[in-house]
Amino acid sequence: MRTKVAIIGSGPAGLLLGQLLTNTGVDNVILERATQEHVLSRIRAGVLEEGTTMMLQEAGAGKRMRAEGLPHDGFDLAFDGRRHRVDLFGLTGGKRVMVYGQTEVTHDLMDKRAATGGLSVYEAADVLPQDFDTDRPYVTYKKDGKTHRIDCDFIAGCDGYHGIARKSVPEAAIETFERTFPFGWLGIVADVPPVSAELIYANHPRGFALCSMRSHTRSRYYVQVPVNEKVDDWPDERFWDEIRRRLPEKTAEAMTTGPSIEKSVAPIRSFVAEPLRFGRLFLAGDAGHIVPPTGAKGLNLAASDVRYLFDALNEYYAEKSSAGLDAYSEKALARVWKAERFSWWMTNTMHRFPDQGPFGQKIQHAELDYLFQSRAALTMLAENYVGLPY
Ligand code: FAS
Ligand code: PHB
Repeated sequence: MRTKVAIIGSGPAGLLLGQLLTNTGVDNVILERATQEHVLSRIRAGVLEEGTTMMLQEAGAGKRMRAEGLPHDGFDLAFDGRRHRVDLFGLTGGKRVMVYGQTEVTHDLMDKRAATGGLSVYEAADVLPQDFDTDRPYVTYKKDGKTHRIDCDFIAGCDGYHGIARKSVPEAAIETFERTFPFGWLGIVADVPPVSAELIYANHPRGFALCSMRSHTRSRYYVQVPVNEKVDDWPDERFWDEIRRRLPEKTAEAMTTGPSIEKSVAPIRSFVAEPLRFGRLFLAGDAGHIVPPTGAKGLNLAASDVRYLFDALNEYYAEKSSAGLDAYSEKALARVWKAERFSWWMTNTMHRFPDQGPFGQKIQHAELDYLFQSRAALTMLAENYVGLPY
């Protein structure tokens, strides 16, 4: 079989790239090792930057997001028993974010791909990108007991942090930068109304907490937990008690609790691989970088990588120019590192660290205090949260 672009991974990065290519007539195939149901069962991100929402619309998969998504003009930071609002709209000259779950984004992109005849192979085992250092790359995979080969012009590694694409690159050709945080996030989803109309990020002596949502009737909550925490040690009652202890009193009293419909622990890490291009193989999304979810950047960085990669591939096929492809890695990494910085800053400012000590807590408190005394400081936070320009 032959295609122009072989895409590994049917997450947001792979699906968005695939749809944009299909819409411009560039043939592509997505190879996904999991089932479609498994991909859709993962509960992950919830906040979309305007750049991401615009790309979903450009891909023709933005209708339900426009109808059901929740535009947000601000969020609260809670500390010292009080909530302080960050006026995103006012501080950024009218920008906002869209609260719309990654599961829904994935669903909408899968539906669009099916409607426009894009080929996705699910349960593709042992996917392996090959000869990407030549101008005749190909990918092999196993399915239904047979080995298949797809010859292509380019391979897009959109297969996430644990994928095969980055691991297929010779060690000498890639450099990685990593910081693992000494805690995790225990997250739940519950069909209860959110405690607040906007998100609340809480810095508390017991640890970080986040109140988010998926709709007016479905809430998404997180508490910071020790690294390697077991979900089984957290019955719902314990979760509800803990998150309410980390919120200002009035907010805790107003919280509606109920049975969790999903509960999981996510590790918190920063990770970047450089470069993001190896001959005819390109890494996009979590395959190339990971951010702590504190800044709501993970999914949005996948979208900006896809913006740059799609524009470069489109230029290659439409204008026979490789300029965009040659510039992809440097351009994508410039935005990735700024998001890494912001996510690292938000994580350091909002979480309790085992080795923080009294001095560290004083510095953290001064950081938060300064934010709400300086328009310049709060504008830094706001312009990064809504997303830096592409
Ligand atoms: P993904 O990991 O979403 O998709 C990669 C796909 O490739 C998967 O479907 C996988 O099955 C497939 N794959 C892997 N190896 C393969 C192989 N060898 N062959 C074929 N297919 C293969 N971001 C936020 O902004 N906010 C959050 O709250 C948030 N929470 C998160 C919680 C968790 C547990 C995780 C892991 C991530 C979270 N993220 C969050 C980040 C997340 O949203 C990612 O940024 C987003 O999924 C990136 O999308 P992709 O790059 O498409 O990678
Ligand atoms: C979420 O709703 O899952 C969410 C929102 C904001 C974050 C992280 C996660 O920073």
